[in-house]
Amino acid sequence: MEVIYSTDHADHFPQGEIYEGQLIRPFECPERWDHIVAALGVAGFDHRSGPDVLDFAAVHAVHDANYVQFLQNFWANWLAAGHTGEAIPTMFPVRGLCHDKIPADIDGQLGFYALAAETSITAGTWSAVEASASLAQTAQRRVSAGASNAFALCRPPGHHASADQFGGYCFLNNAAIATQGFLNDGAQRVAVLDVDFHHGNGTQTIFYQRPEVLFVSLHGDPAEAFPYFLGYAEETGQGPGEGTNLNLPLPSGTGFAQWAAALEVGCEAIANHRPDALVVSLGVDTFKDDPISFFKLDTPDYLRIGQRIAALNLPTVYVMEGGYAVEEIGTNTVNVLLGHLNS
Ligand code: Q9C
Ligand code: ZN
Repeated sequence: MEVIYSTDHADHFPQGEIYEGQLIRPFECPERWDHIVAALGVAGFDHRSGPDVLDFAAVHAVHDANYVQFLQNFWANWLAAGHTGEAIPTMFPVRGLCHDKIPADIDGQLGFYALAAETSITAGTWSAVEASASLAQTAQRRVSAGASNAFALCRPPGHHASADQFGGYCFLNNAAIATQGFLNDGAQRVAVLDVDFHHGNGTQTIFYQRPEVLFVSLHGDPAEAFPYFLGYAEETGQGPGEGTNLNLPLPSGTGFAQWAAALEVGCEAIANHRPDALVVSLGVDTFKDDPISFFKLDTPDYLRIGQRIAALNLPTVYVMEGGYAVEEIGTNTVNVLLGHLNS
């Protein structure tokens, strides 16, 4: 399995995350990447490449052009406004205080394009975001060109990013860009399987009305877990996309037996969709010791996840999402890939 990766991820290293009333060192940190690369080395994943230059065709097909421009130009505009610290949104278009007009002021824009306040924008954020998206696109193109599978070691992650919102540590939706890339390169139907602990709200909304893309997500029940306002089982798609969204919310304390039963339901739906390609939003924050999540998966379980996904027998791109138990993130991630290869 080819690994697509880039050291540019390190350009995004926010110093602060608002968490439980304090500004803490963010859970989504550069060392996550180091641990994954180390584990890939130990496991012998020696076929590693840098990304090709990002082609914005697939990006603009899933993201709002003004939003992309906002991200691209944000730091220059932030500095021009006289701000020097990293940017943390504090006000949002919410119930009763909501308009489609984009504020002229950069602070207003920051809130307009944000869905949560834990995700800071820094000087190097765009560089890392662009690189991260290019990894997903490069992996997709390798698979469209005939490879059986590929792993895009994306950082920052992407699945919370909607067409025009960042948050949940995400800016561009890497999995959606890969999915759109498959369609652009000739796939009739694509499935996205999101196994990150959190619901992939961004991916869901991007494809909610699109019948050719099936979105399946296993995640912590939004009644109890971020992103709180999306991810319920009753969300099944809309208009022409009705029936192509499958949410499998699971309660606090879910262990592998219960989680694997939901994966089975998800995999059967994927098989029924008859996709030409599969994109896996691979988060390993389902791990028992993850500091911000409440599932109880253990390291060997990740081998079985990869085995089950491989049994779908589809051209597959794995896109890295979350996972915050930093010491174990490498082993857990690599176990999914090893399970896939040794199925
Ligand atoms: N009390 C990803 O895994 N913080 N993003 C939640 C809940 C945000 C996770 C705090 C978690 C975002 C890609
Ligand atoms: Zn997550």
